Amino acid sequence: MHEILGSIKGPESLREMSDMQQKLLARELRQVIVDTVSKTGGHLASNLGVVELTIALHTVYSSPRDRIVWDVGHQSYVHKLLTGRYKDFSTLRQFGGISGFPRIDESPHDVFGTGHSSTSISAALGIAAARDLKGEKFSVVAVIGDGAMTGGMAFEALNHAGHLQKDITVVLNENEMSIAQNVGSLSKHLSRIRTHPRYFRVKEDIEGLIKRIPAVGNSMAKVAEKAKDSIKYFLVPSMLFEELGFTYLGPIDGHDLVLLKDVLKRAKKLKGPVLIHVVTKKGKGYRPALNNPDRFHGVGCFEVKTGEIIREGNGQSYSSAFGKAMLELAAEDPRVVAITAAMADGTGLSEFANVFPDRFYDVAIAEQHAVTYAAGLAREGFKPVFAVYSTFLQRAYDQVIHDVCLQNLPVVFAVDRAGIVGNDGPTHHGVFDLSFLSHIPNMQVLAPCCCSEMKEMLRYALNSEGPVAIRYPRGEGRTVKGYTPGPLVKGKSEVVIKGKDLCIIAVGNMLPRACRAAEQLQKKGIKAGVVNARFVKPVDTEMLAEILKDYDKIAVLEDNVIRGGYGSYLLEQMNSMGLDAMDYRIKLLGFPDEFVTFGDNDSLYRAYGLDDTGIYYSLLDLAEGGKGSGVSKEKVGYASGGQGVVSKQRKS
Ligand SMILES: Cc1ncc(C[n+]2csc(CCOP(=O)(O)OP(=O)(O)O)c2C)c(N)n1
Repeated sequence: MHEILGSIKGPESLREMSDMQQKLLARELRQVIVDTVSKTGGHLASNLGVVELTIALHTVYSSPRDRIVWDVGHQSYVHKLLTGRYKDFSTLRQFGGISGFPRIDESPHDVFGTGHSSTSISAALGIAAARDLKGEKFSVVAVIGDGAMTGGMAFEALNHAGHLQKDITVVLNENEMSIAQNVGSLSKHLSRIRTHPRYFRVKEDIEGLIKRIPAVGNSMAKVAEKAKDSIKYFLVPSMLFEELGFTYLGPIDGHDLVLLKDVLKRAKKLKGPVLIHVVTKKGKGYRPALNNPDRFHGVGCFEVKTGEIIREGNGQSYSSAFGKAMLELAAEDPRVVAITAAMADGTGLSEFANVFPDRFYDVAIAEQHAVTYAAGLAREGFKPVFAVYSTFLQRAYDQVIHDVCLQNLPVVFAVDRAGIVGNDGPTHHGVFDLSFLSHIPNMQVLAPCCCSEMKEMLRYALNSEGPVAIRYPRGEGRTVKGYTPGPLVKGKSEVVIKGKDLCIIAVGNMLPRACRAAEQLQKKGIKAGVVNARFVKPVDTEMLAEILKDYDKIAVLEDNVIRGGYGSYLLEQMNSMGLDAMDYRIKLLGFPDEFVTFGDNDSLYRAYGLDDTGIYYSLLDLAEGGKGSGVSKEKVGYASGGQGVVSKQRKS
């Protein structure tokens, strides 16, 4: 069906193609990407924008000998299609299929694993330094978007690269967008370059101009210097990158294949760090994405013909419930301010930005800065809420400790996408937050079981004296049948179902699963109690003491890694209460000490024995005192270590 793409053996095939063939290939690539992503979901607009750039890179550089590092990696679909993954491309982001991000275990062409932003220049520089230490010869290229360039790490790397003067090329792909419109003064700087009258004049004759860069002769340094200058004075009105020690080339039309290849070839010959500023259109070649690039940045399934997005589920998502709650609470209290790190829409803050533009801050992809910025606001009496995906908050671990918790400042962390997030996979799962937040002094950690409880938690957090993190998952916040959470009291859990044979303590999102399991067990005559943990920290020690008095079989259910999670805290607590875990049978159900792969959430929960069936059999096994439920771990598909079992039966 895709004649040219189907015939490509690897990137080397590109070098045998005419410019015209490559243009036809670009069209095929766009077709495959649109068709596939319409069925699998994924990052559409960004990939459509880098089709010509990726073809040019793989024509000029010999991957995997030359190293191409993709920043974030969400735009690596074209790269994947050109490097041997066309046949399997329909499995994109599916359980057991091709990852939506570069993975070093997937292909030798995926030089460096990514998913989080702003790492490419650091990685590329490290690779270049290693190359020189080993005395090897190959080129190293980092491809980074103008959104990712707003991250502090990118600047740290530019600073270091300018100092080291290693031979690397940074391709800065400017499309004026992060997920939404890019923000910040860097963005303005790039825009000034792009809209400078000189650019338009030069653009018309750019091919000729680039050709004036001398080919590399014997006195490399001199030539490079000359080239630098000729570009400097002809092309750009502003010299930010030059001052950082880079040779700046651009701006270049990122959809002009011939020009791109020409510039890349010439840049390859220059000594020292080179930055090529490429201008592209996000969503190029597919009108719905071109017209609405933020909607089609990361998208679910959609109708190719109309671009209509196929929605799954009608319930309210935690993110939108959070957004609504913020509107209400901010209307009540003018000290409430909201912060996002380039994720206004994803975290549910878009409406807040419209209603309270003066109390809304998009700091760009800068989670570390966001946290300390929030700390500054809190220090002056405001009530900052930083809405951030669990996985991206990992970036700001030190800022959470050093700037917020150590000073006990009342910053609220609305930790979205906690737990597993499905098809984006291990770079995006939020399975570590309970572990990395709960052990910080002064921090309170809460997990709602439904949207209405989340709103109460937010109200509680905004009235707290110190830092509070509320962590909730991606997607719908389903209510638990027959249970309406009662008023929230600091450090108090709540009994949802009274039982006698075993007790399940569920954290947040896992509560509905715990209740369904209890219902199933009831059919077997097993009366399971269920507790909504609510506070992961401070832990309800009184409730724990009650549970330990009333039950000798206890299960903890959490969508976090077991290590350092709520269950492990329970064991610690028992220890400090002088209780012997050997007197109880305790099952910790959560994720094991391994990275959870990508795929739909149902498959992932099943793989780790955390789907309804898996949980039911685990609990049955627990209830039956280890005599065995007749279902082996393997049968219900537990991953090794997916759950921890502590101790045998009670002695008495
Ligand atoms: C540390 C971190 N924060 C947030 C994100 C979420 N995110 C993924 S892509 C993206 C925008 C990237 O913009 P840009 O680099 O310009 O790439 P484009 O999609 O525009 O090509 C963001 C904010 C992330 N991947 N990593």
